[in-house]
Amino acid sequence: MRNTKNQQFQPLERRSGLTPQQFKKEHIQAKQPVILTDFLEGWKAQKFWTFDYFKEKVGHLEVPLYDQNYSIPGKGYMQPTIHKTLREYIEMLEAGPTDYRMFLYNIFNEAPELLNDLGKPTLTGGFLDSFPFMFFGGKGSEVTLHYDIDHSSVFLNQFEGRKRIIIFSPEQSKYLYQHPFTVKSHINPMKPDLERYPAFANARGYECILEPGETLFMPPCFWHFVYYEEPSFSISLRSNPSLFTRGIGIMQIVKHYIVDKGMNLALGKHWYNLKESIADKRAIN
Ligand SMILES: O=C(O)CCC(=O)C(=O)O
Ligand SMILES: [Fe+2]
Repeated sequence: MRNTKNQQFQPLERRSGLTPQQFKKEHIQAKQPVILTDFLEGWKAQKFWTFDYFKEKVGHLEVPLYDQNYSIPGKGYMQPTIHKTLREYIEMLEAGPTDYRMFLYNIFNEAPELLNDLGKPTLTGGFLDSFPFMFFGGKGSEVTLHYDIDHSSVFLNQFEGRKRIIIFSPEQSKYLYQHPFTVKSHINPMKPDLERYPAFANARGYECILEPGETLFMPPCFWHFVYYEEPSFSISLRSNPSLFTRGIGIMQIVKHYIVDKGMNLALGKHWYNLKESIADKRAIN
């Protein structure tokens, strides 16, 4: 594991057999991330969901694909780059490394029959909510360090391939150079540029390799960086415990999305540079 000499990243704990009470107390209330190795037990999805199954069942669906321009200021910022059928896209992933990723796509709107493959999460009772999103990516793909804008808890379920995930609690934000009006940081925790981002040396987080069949639980506002060790896909299920935090989440989405996208259109690279310099001032060295 990387950087263990100075303990920058601790291995994330794996647990199974938790009761709902234990999970609530030790993970939700304690805001403690964990890998659950039996969250998906008994779900059809755990048994059947592979690239081949998706090619056969829903390969005809047209899906939006994004490349690195999604995070780069300019014309492609936060825009899908191309559309392909899911079958073509999966074949691309299997053929070799590609920058194209598919994310924040609610496949269940188009193929509600897939919902039958999901089980009832016994651990969380009624806690789990809607908005399942799928994430597909090729070997070597990276997801920029960010936290989820809607302030929900995330259950990231891995079905095919392995991912390296590095996470930080919200308390670490002061070392992460968050870009204002976004939920992103441009630090790559696997090879940080410490001359550019010196305060990052103080950040402490967790690292894991998420394996097929496993679920990463992250409490609200946890930062995450994802590196695809292999072509892989997962779905995230989200929950938002109260109407109040849901309200805050929606306000955040509106604020971040409108301000950031509008300013990017107006100023392009200058907007990015301005955000970098505000992020520098905010970081604690
Ligand atoms: O695994 C990925 O590609 C990204 C996952 C993610 O950002 C999330 O579940 O919120
Ligand atoms: Fe995320």
